[in-house]
Amino acid sequence: MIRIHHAPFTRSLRVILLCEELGLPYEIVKHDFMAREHKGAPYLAINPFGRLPAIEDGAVVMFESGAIVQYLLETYGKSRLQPALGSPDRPAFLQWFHFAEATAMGSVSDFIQHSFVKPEAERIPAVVADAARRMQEWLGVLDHHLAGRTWLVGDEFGAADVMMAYSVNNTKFIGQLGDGHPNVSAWLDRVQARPSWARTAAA
Ligand SMILES: N[C@@H](CCC(=O)N[C@@H](CS)C(=O)NCC(=O)O)C(=O)O
Repeated sequence: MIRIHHAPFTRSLRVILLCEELGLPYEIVKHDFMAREHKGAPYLAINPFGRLPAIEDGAVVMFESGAIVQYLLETYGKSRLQPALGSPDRPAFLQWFHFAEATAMGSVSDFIQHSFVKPEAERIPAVVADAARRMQEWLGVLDHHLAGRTWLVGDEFGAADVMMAYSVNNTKFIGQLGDGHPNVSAWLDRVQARPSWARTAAA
């Protein structure tokens, strides 16, 4: 059984959503984020960076949400939720899959850290303003990409949608999605209408 180290609202939601979509059995190990359980010795033995998520799958122990999603697809996906290697949709799939963490979350994290996570004395308003500008920039590109599309890549929901759903949901949570990106909002509504999302959000 796959054990998913999880705290509500964290990137572990990507891993849970993927398991739900693939119908994989999993067990949640819940960490109290506010009590900083993820910084205690037992969890540091699993992820020395003390960040969520991580998984244990038999002898496999790993962190990094995108890498975990990719590992689960490779190991249990049976070619579902991703275009085949060499297919014309593969490059766009890889692009949006990695954009979700490598680029999108940079601006989201900077905004959150400097708005309400860091102690007030350490918050830098210019970082918040720059993060908001970067977020608006990528939300605009994403909105253009989603015009006339149901899902990010091809005709079917896939793992790129799983990765980006977490990033985009965060922009909504921090009031940055707004009304200016109707295609992104409609796509997020479609993702969140899936039964897998309700089960993930309840985890
Ligand atoms: N790139 C990593 C980021 C992991 C990460 O920063 N997770 C956050 C929660 S969403 C965390 O655990 N933060 C705790 C900390 O910064 O100490 C991933 O995708 O898994």
